[in-house]
Amino acid sequence: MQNSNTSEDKDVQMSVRLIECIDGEFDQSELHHALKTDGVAVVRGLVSGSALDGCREAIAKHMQTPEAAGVPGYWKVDHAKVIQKATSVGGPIIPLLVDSRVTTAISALMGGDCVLSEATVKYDFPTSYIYFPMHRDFLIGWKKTKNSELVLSESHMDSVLGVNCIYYLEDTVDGALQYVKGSHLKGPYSIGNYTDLPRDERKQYDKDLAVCSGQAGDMVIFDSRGFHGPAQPSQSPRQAILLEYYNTNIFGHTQVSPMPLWSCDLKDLTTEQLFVLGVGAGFLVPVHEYTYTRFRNNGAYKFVSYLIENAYLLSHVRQSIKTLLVGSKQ
Ligand SMILES: O=C(O)CCC(=O)C(=O)O
Ligand SMILES: [Fe+2]
Repeated sequence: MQNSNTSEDKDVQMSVRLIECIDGEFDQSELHHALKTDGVAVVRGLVSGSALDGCREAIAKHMQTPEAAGVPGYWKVDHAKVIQKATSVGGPIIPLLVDSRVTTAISALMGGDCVLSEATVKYDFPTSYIYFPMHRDFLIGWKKTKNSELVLSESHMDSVLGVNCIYYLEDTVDGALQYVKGSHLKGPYSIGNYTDLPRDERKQYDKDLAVCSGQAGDMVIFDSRGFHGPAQPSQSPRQAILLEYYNTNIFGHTQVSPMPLWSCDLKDLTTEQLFVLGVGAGFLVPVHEYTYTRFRNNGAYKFVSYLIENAYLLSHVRQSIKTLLVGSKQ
């Protein structure tokens, strides 16, 4: 166990590098080294105390019911989870998205500036099946949309294209992120899904599969070229914030899709933080085509739309009858 914590720590299994955050600081060079060689590390206690409580409260409030007709809430795109854009929750979440301790490390790894490309709050529910299999986020031929100008080639795979972070909002063992250590540097990069790998190759990768269990407030950080995914099937629910940062040397100052931001949340941010947050950035997918709007393809969408459309019908009819009987001047 390569563990900077000398005490026996059952929370972080296998050989994922565990980096302690003490008094708000952690060893940047240790993180850099772990991300370069393994492609993954866990920073313990990056968010704690009232900051963590504040995030959990804000998120819990936002994730109780579905978003509908202006009432804030979660989004739904499949049975096994509920989601929301992290910037829509906003407030205490924003400092996490532009935490300079993390973004400085990511930029150093990328050899250029990073920009937050996606930020999602996600509650996963237990399932008896794997609904989110292991994968690489990037592979040769990758393009975000059919008409994308940027299509990733073999030479792109030599760069750190994206770095992802997972903040655990509660202690997470079941359903924790799994990562094949070193797979960010190991091609072929033509296969994105772990299960599509030839059996022998997969057996080799399996040997380096690490489970990134953690505590509430820990952050898993990984190079998204490597194979990763939540340990599934999982018997436990999981609450986490998923962040993805793009390398602007490759993608430009570009996000996956525009992020909604509350005006009050922009105060106190530095120019660098506004840049990372994507203020003024371009985007790859228009808001209406974003993958998390796919509820519109569900049979329930028309019905729900109908219910909302007619939610005030009764009061309208009452008002209309009254007007008919006593005139509109009453
Ligand atoms: O939900 C997870 O654990 C994995 C998310 C993921 O694949 C990613 O952040 O790229
Ligand atoms: Fe991924």
